[in-house]
Order: sequence, then structure tokens, then C-alpha cells
Amino acid sequence: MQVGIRVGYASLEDFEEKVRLFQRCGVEAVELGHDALGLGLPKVQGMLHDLGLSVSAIVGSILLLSTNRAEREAGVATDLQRLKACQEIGASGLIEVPIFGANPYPDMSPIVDRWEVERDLLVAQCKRITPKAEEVGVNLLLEPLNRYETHFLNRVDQAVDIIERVGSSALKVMPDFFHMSIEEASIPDAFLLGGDHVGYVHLADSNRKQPGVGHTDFRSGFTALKEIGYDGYLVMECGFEGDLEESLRSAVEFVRSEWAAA
Ligand code: LER
Ligand code: MN
Repeated sequence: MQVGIRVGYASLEDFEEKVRLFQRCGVEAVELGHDALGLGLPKVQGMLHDLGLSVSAIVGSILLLSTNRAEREAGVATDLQRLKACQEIGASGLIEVPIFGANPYPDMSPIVDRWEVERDLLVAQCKRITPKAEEVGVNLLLEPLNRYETHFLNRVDQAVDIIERVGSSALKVMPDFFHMSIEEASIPDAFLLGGDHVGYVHLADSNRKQPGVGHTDFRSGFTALKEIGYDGYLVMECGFEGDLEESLRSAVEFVRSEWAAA
């Protein structure tokens, strides 16, 4: 298990200052979003490498279910390029949120309903990307989000349904404890259901602050992750209460001790 972090960066100087702080706090990996990629991948990866930090994953196009065909095509092209970039920098996965917000597709019942349109489109899009993911040994990660952020993939079982329809070992689900605490009946049961399909995990407490300051039971979730043989990244994606260095240091300690006790 490796502890990672995802935050935003205003500039290259800001990035450098923050990743130095992450390293001092015991973080082992950094996840890169659009803002970090915008700073220049070779530069940011070089800085991380010099500090002994790895890149856990990078963000994908987030365009796979756009209603605009040109954007969907661009989404696939971006993901194919970024999978190659993941391979080059040693990142384990490429993160895709299929769609944010409300369903933009029309209801074509009785031929096909709005959910089926999106599901079949996502399956088709994933089938265009996963051969490359398999070839480069990088996972394409589907992240379910809570209902206030998307109408579409909210739970692990829904992502598993997509994964089974696509039928690629390089397509994985990426559960996020914050979204799970809203959508799943039981966080441990959702991990057990996900099983081998779980490829990456985001951490945030019930209040979307650092693990340890809310009421989420991380230990039972970690026990389930151990039970399914998960030993990958646990990446904090959350706000930090108080002084960043102090709160991050105690969050890393908390995650490690909950993992050890699980
Ligand atoms: C959004 O709420 C989220 O959890 C991010 O990981 C999306 O990439
Ligand atoms: Mn997340």
C-alpha cells in the first residue's frame, strides 16, 4: 500500500513547494489533475522523481460521454495519449469520470432509455481505449461519484456492471470513500463486491476533510480491501483542516495506523 495525495496547484512554484511538503509528511505518490498536467508533465514528473515521489495516476479527458461527437472523439484520443504518458512516467492508472451533472440525453423509450444510452455509449468508448491500456500495462479507472455530482455512476456495483460488459482486465473501478459514504449501503460490502475490479482508491472523511477528522470508519473499509487482496494506492483527495503540514502529517499517520490495524 502506498499513500498518495491529490490537490490543486496554482503554478510550478506552488507545485514545487507543495510536493516538498508532501515528501516531508511521508506521502509517497502524487496524483496529477488537469492543473498539474497544464504545468508540463516532464517538469512536474522530474521534480517528483528528484524527491523520490511517484505519480499514482493522472486524470483522463472527462469527455467520454459528451453529447458532442467531436468531443467524444477528442476524449478517446486524449485518453490514448495519456495512457502512453502514464506508461512513460510509471503511473498506475488513468482516471475517468464518465459524466458530471444531469443526464443530457433524451429518453428514447421504448427503444432505449436515457440510462441505457449512456451505459452503451460508455461501454463502446471503453472498448476503444482498453486495448491500449492492456498494451501499456496501465489501468483505465472508472470513478463513481455521489448523486450531487453525477446522475450516472454512483456506486461500485454500477461500475462493475460496465467493467463486465467491456470485458477487459485493464478496466477497473476507483472507489472514493467520500462518495461511498453517501451512496453505498456498506463501504466494506462495496469493496468486497468490487473484488479484483478495484484498481485505485480515493480517501476523504465524511466531511471531505482529511481522514481521521470525520465519522467514516476507515478501518472496516481497509479490512475489506485487504480481504480482496488490494495493496495499491490510497490517495487523499480532500480539504485539510488547519495548518497543511501538521494536518497532512497526522492524516498520513492515521491512514497508516488504520491500515496496519485492519
Ligand atoms: C470528484 O468529486 C472526485 O471525487 C474526483 O476524484 C473526480 O476526479
Ligand atoms: Mn475522488
